[in-house]
Amino acid sequence: MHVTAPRAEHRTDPLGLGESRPRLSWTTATDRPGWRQSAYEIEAGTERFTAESAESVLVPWPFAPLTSRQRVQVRVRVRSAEGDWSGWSPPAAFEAGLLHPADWSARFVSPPADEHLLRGDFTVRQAVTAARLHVTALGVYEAELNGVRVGDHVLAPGWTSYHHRLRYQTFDVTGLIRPGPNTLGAILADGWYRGRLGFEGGATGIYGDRLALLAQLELTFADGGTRTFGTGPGWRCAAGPLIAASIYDGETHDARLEVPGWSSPAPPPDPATWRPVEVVEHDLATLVAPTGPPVRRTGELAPVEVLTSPSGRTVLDFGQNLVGRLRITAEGAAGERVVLRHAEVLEDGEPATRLLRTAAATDVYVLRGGGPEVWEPRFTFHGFRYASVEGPADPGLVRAVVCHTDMPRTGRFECSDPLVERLHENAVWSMRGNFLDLPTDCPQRDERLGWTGDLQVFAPTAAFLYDCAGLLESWLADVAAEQAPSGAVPVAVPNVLGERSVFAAAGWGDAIVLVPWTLYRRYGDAGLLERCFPAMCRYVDHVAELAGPSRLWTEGYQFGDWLDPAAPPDRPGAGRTPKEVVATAYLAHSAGVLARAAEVLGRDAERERYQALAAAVGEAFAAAYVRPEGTVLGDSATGYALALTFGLLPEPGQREFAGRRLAEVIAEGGHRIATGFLGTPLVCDALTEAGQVATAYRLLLQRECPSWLYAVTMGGTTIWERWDSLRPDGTVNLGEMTSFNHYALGAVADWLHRCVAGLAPAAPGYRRLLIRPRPGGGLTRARAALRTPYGPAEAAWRLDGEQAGEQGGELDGELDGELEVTAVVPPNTSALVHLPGGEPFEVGSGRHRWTVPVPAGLPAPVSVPVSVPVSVPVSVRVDKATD
Ligand code: RAM
Repeated sequence: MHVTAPRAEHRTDPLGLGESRPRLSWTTATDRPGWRQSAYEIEAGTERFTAESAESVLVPWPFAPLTSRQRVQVRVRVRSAEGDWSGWSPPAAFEAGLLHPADWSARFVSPPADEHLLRGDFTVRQAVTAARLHVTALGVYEAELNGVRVGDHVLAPGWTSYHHRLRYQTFDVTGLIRPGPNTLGAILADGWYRGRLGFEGGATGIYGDRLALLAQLELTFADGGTRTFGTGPGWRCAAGPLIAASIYDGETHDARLEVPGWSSPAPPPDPATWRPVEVVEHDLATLVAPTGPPVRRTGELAPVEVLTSPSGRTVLDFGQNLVGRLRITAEGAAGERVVLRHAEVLEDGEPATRLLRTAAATDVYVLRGGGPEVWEPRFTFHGFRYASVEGPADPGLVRAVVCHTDMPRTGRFECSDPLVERLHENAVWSMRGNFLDLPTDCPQRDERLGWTGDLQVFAPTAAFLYDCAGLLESWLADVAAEQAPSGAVPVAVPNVLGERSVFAAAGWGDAIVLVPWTLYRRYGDAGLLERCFPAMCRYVDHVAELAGPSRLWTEGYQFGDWLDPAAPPDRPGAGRTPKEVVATAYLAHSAGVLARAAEVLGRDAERERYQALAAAVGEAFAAAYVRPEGTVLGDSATGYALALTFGLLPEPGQREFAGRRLAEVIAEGGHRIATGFLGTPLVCDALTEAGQVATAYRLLLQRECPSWLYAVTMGGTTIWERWDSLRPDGTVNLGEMTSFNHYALGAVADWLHRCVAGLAPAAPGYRRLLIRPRPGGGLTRARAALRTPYGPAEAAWRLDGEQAGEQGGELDGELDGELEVTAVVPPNTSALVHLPGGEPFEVGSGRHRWTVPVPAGLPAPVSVPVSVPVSVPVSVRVDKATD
C-alpha cells in the first residue's frame, strides 16, 4: 500500500492557497484485489487526526483553519478493510496565501503614461531563509528579480471577471534574493484588462484605462524576523522595447529600446529615464488565489514544411493547428524588422487571415543588430498552423511554442481506426488551444470568449482529457459573479459584450446548472456544487418564470441548435429543430439536474420543488411537442436526441418509436450529421440508449460532409466550428464565423470514452465505474484510460485475433471468435460491469479480464486504407503532461 502525497483542493501546486481549510485528496496504490480503505490519518505539523472513513477525495480539513502565510507539512496514511495501516505518504507542503485584504501593505502602482517597465529597489542586510512574492496586475505582467524571470507563468494573472475577482500569484523567490542591493521589476501590458476585446470592433479599456502592478515581497530572516517590500510610492517606471501588445492584434517589440539591467540593481535607475509611478486605488477585496494551474508554455513544434506562397511569401507549416506563438532567431542590421502573421489554413496558397476578422494576429520584431537575436512575444497568443515570416529570420529555426493552462493530462483513448484516433486527438488539441486560463470558443479571431454553451456541451469530454476542475471552478465563480439579479447569465463569461449578452439562452445559460453537475459527477466535488447551488436555482427560477404557466419556453432570443449543417452560413441559428423544442427540453433537463443536486446536498425542499418543476415541464413538452406515438415536433435528429437523453418521452412505446425514428432520420440523411452544437453531443448517446448502436457507429465513421471524420479526411488537426469550415472542394467556408479550432462538436469524444471503450462514472468521482463497452462499427479494439480521483482506471476490449498495431482487414467476415474485455478498477472503488450479451455484475478493485462470445450481428472489421490522409505533426516536445 503506497499513499500519494495529499493534494489541496484542485491545485497542482500548494503554494499560496486561497482556502484556509483546504480539502485533501490522496490515492492508494496496492496490488491487493478488492482493496478498500477503512480509516485515514492526517498529520499536519505536530497535529494528527484520525477518521473511521473510506473517503479519500476532497476530505474536509480537520484542523484549525490556516492563517495567512502559514506553512504546514501534511501527510496521510490509510488503513485497509483488513485492518493494516499503510506507511506515511510523502509529505506535501501546504502554504496559505494572503487570505485577507488587510494582509496587503503594498499598493497598486501605475505608470503615468504608457511606460511598461516598473522597478523597485531595496537592500537586504541579513541572511534570508524564505522569500515569497505575491503579485498581480491590472493588465498582464511578468516579474523579474535581480535580472531573473520569476516563475514560468504565461499571461499572468490570467483572465477573470476583474470587477469581481482578480487573481494574484505566489512565488517562492528565496533563491533569487541577494545580500545587499536587490531589484524587483515587472513588465506590464494590456492583456484582457485594457486591450481590445469582442467582435465587430469590440471595445478597449473594458475593465479600466490604467495598467497597474501590485507586488508584495515578504522576506523571512534567519533570526525569524520578517520584512515586507511592496509596490508603493518609491517605485519607478520607464519606457522600453514593448511598442504594442494585444491579445487579438499581436505584439511589437523594438529591441533597440531594450534597457539593459532594467530589473537589476546595477546600474541604478537613472532618474532622467525612470519616472515615479502613481499609486492607484483598487479594491483589495477582489483579490483571490488561483484555484487551478497557470498558463504555461507546454510544448514546441518545428515547422514540417517551409513553403513559398503564390505571392512569394515564406510560409511555415507546423503540421498542427495550435495555440501559442512563435520563437524566432533573427540576424541582421539594427532597425530591420521581422513580421510574423498567423493563420489556421491556407486559402489559394496564402494564409487565410480573412477568418481572423479584425484580429491582426501580427507580431513584429525590430532588430537590435549585431548578432543572432532570439525573440518570442510575451503578451499575446495566436491560433495557427501556418505563419508567414518576412524579414531576416531563419525559417528553419522558427519554433511554435504551445501555450495553455498547464492542466494534468488524465484521459487517453485508442482504437483500431486511425481516423477515429485522429478525431480524438483533434478534440485534445482543441481543448489545449481553448483552455487558456478559461474555456473559450476559439483562439484565433477577434473573439476568444468564454461562451457558456460551448463549454456546457464539452465539459464531460474536458473533464476526462485533463484535470480541469480548478480552471472551471474559477470560471464558474465568474459565471455566478456575473449572473444578473434576474437570474439570467451572460452568454459569454467574463462578460465583455455588455448588457445585450445577458439573457437566458437555452443550452448556453444552462451551463450554470450543468457544468457544476458535470464536475460533481467527474471529480466528486460536492463542495463546488454547494457553492454553485444558489446561482443554479436563480437561473432555473428565471427560466421557469419566462416559460410561465404554459411551462413551455417559447419567449426570447435563442441560439437554438446552433450551426446545424442545414442552417444557411449567414444564419447559424436557423437549423431544423424548432427553438421552443430545444429550449423547453433544456428547462426540463436543468430543473431535473437541479433536483438531483438538491438531493446530494440534502436540501429536501428544493429537491421537491425542482422535481415538480421538471415533471411539469416534461408533461408540457410531451403534450405540446410529442405526438402520441412518439414523433417530436420538427422530426429532427436533435429533437429526438434531446427527448431521448433528457427523458421526455413518458408514454409506453414512445422511446422505442423515437429511437427508431432517430435512426431513420439519420439514414434518410445518408448517415451524415444533421445536428448542431446542442444535438451533436447527444446524438450518439441517444442512439446507444435506444438500442441503435449500429447507427451511432455509422454516424461516427461517416467520411462524407458533414461528419466528424470528414474534417479528419480533409487534414483537420483540430475540431472545427462548422462541419464544412473547409468545403469538399478545398475552399474555405465563406461564413464570417469560420473557426478551425472550436471544441463544441468534439464533445463526441465523451461518447468514445464511455460507450465505445466503455469507461464511465457510475458514482460521483468514479467511486464506482461503469464498464460497458459497445463494440461495433468494424472496430477491432478500443481502450480508454483515465486517472480518476481514486487512481488509474481503464477499460479496453479487442476482438479475438486482433494484434496490437494491426490495421484491421485481416478479420473480414470471420466474427465468431471471442471478445476480450480488460479493466483496471482503482483501489477503494468498485465497478459495475456490463458485457455484451450478459447481465451486469459488480467487481472490486484490481485488474480484470473477461472473454465472451463476439456479440451476434457485429459488423465485420473495416479495412482502413493504409495511406489515410492524416497529417502527423513532427513534434519536438509536444505533451509534457504526465499520464
Ligand atoms: C459564436 C461562436 C460560439 C457560440 C456563439 C453563439 O460566437 O460560434 O462558439 O457559442 O456564436
